[in-house]
Amino acid sequence: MSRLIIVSNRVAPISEGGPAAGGLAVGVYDALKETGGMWFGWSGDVLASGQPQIKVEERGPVTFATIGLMRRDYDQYYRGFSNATLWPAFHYRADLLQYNRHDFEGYGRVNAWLAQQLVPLLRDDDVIWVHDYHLIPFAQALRAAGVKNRIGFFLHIPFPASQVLLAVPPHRELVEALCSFDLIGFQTAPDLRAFCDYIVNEANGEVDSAAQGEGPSTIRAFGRTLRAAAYPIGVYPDEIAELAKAGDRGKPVRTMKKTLHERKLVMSVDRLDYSKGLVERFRAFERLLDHVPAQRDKVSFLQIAPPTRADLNTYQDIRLQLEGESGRINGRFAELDWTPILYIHRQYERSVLAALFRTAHVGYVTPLRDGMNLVAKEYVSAQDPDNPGVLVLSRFAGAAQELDGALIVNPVDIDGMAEALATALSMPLAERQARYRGMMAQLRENNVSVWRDNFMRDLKATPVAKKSRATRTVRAGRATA
Ligand code: ADQ
Repeated sequence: MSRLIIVSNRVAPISEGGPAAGGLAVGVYDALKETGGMWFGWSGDVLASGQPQIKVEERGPVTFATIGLMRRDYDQYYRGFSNATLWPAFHYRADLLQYNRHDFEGYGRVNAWLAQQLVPLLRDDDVIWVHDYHLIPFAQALRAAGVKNRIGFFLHIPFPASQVLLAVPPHRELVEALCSFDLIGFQTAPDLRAFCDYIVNEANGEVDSAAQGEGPSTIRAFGRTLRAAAYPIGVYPDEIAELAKAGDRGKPVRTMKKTLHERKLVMSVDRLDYSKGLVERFRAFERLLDHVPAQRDKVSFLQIAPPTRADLNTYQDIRLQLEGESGRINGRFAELDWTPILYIHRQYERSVLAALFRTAHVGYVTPLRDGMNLVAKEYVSAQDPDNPGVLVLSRFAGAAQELDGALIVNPVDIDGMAEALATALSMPLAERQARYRGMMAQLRENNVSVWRDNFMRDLKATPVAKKSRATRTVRAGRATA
């Protein structure tokens, strides 16, 4: 069996029982254990001086190969082009996009350097699976180094509509680089459509669309033939349900229940990020208390949001804005024994989160844009089948393509979200159960093993890369930026 090589910006820290984080890390680590293989990426260290050295650790059938980044590389590749240009643009926030040519050069340079570090560790029959927007040029860099292996790519975040992507100055170089992969996976059909639209209308390429469920579409662009499809990432719903049930009697849940008295709980968990729609969400909770006075003192909203990328201005801004909003709303409505919004910055163990999800009457997941959103899937998985809560879900989360038992909202419609919260809080048991059962069946059918196996099946079935005649056409008719 050929080895699997996973490449991602960060290699998930692994403890005895497997990775601590959800979704991707768990699913990918499982696959690595089955086939044997390697996980390669940045260690998370930023070096002020010296020369980064690759560290290779064997743990059973899995090899972890990690390397630090020099400060300048971190600034340009990670903080700069990945998180100040690509992240906002791909989440439809062209207003927050910052672009700097030197950062883009750094992004390309670090991708090439990382690829060179990986090359000596590769064998001829390895299958390489690269993850996410930090590493769009990675296959191009491996190809330049002579690597002939099959290389797949999965984009965890949305692929934006062409008119938004055009706001990124080197959009064409990016999509050309993307076309060096053999198979590209997106979270949802709309992301795939956006990519195909760019290929046809901006890159002068061709798309042979496969019918739904018929495998990947064939793309011819920039002189290459490759394939692309949607592979919605999942979770392991039954494991989460077990964790949630076990944690139900644990201390954090008992404390939470004591704090709530008999009140209902609305709950959200996100990295603190402007794409997650937290400000709008806080305001919709305020609107509920405004418009439905009977809910005052009857419901609390728990928002868990650990800060990330705290060295970027846009992240400092959103943090300040949220602290202001939660203080203002609590100041307006709080009573001596009732705090409407509990806003917490901590990380929690998965088992604690799962148990808290089970306690919450409403899972309130309203990103402005999200590739998938695993929290929505984790919330549903954690519910008590006899007395499940209700998911309120943004139509702009990839998860909304699958979870049609949720109350689907538009996260900029504050009144609409407040109404959905009121509906969720008073939904009869029979309706909650019917919605829960439908969503749980979907989550079981498309769990994270299915996601990974479908991607790997299609990658292995992809004909090995060859040049196509389209090259000359595209290059000759090169579009202007
Ligand atoms: P994220 O933007 O990080 O992921 P999400 O899919 O919600 O968003 O995954 C976050 C994970 O971190 C979840 O498993 C959640 O339980 C966990 N988590 C969040 N806050 C936590 C806390 N305080 N303590 C402990 N755990 C916490 C990106 C894309 C998503 C896509 C995923 C996977 O932006 O759209 O769903 O990758 O492809």
